[in-house]
Amino acid sequence: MEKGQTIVGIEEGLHGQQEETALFGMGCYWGPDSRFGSLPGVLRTRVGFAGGTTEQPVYRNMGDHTETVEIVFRPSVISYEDLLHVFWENHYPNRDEYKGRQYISLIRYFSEEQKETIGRVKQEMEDRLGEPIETDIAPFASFTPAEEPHQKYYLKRYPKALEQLSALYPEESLLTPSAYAARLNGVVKSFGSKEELTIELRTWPIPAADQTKLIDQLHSMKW
Ligand code: MHO
Repeated sequence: MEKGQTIVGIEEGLHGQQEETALFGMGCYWGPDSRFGSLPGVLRTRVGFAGGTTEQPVYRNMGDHTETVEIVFRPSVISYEDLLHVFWENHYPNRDEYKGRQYISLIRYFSEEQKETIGRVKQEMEDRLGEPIETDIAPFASFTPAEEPHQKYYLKRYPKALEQLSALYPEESLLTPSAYAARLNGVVKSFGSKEELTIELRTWPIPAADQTKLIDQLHSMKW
């Protein structure tokens, strides 16, 4: 677990198991936050800025950085290769630059193993696409989280739901790194359904009573 991301509360049991991180840029980061957050095996997501040199980037002043989503996942449930497929199957990687590097297709990798997997999947996708893929690929150097209103952006369109969530996640520092909030942020964009989430919640390594709390909240949620 990274410093400053201590997770306590109802999801504590989800953590301390084997984790891996992925970092992707594929256009405006709000959508990928919802898409990847909806996937079983994804533990948490954050949106932010990567790939550039500008110090202390923020949304209105990101300089040469790119909008990206950081995905922490459990590789025993979903593989890096699976995530790469979701990445390349859901955006066109060879768009002309628009607003500089803000929306380019980008991957930053965290290990030689990830680098090797990227090479293999990229070849496969190029064969399918029929042209070379221009995704900007390099080793990870830095990631700066975006400001709070950008995290779980689509879920935040539902203030009533957020109010109910605050019963189980009393502070923003619990909500942004929450797997439950990541799934709900997917559900509101129709990535994943309430039914699928109900089934998945029963597999979470947290006490059954806490699973029930989350399931009850999901089904009684007023949007
Ligand atoms: N066209 C979008 C981009 C937002 S995204 C975080 C908007 O401003 O509504 O780049």
